[in-house]
Amino acid sequence: MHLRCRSRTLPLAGPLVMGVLNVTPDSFSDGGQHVAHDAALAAARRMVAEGAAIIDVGGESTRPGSSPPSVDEELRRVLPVVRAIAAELDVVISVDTSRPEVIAAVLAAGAHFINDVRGLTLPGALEAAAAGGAGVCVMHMQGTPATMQRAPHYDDVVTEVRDWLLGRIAACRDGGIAADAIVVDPGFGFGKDASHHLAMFAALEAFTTLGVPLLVGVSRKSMVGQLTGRPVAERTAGSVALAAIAAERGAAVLRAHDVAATVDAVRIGAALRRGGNA
Ligand code: 8Y7
Repeated sequence: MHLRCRSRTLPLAGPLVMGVLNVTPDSFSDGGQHVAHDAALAAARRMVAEGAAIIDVGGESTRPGSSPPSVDEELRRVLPVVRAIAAELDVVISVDTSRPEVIAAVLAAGAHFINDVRGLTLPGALEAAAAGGAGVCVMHMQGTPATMQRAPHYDDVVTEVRDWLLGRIAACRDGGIAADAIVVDPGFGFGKDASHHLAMFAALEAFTTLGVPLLVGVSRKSMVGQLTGRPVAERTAGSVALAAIAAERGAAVLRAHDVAATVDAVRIGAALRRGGNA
């Protein structure tokens, strides 16, 4: 098993860690553009040294209640960081975006992978990713970031999310994206409440039988807050615990802020999955 991302091929013998690199103005405080760029590159270097196989660069905050920046603003945030990482680091560069203009531009700048919380549903997004030969992650979201946490509703969250992901896999294949370039994600925190999170996590194996690898992103999220009662700054231990269990249940990629700890956690989860034959 492997994951193809343009010129790169990632082995899927054990779970991979995707390190989160936010380049939104709120993520690197008030230091200005140059400082933000240097800080982002330093964070990327550190995550690679800690064992991240993929760096996920994001210029759109998709926090609950947020609204998207302009395309120009998103590009201004993301492109210099993609170029700098491509020039210096031997790592798969993912960009967290939904817009076809951004997808085309970041692939031209050296990115390998498109991580789309809207599952490549914006007009032209799937085509742009296919044209660039990118690896893709299609994630499920109910609603939009502005409204998704108001009153999420499902009759059966696992079946509905699973069926939607199957439909997106088919759309990607029809659009010319190779099967070994597709990853799916049920989208923890995106239009789900505490009971939905627990139901999806309990049934995580159901998302590993879609014919493509499963990505799980729970790092520092509300699910961890709901289970531990802790604020965002104190959610590392809970996030790492969930990462180990997700790996034990068959997740192939873990999206995480705390890369070093998550790398250890997924090694343990993967070894237990194999029956202890580490
Ligand atoms: C996820 C994600 C975010 C996730 C994938 C946060 C961009 C919110 N979460 N992408 N992005 N899966 N594939 O709290 O769960 O990190 S942003």
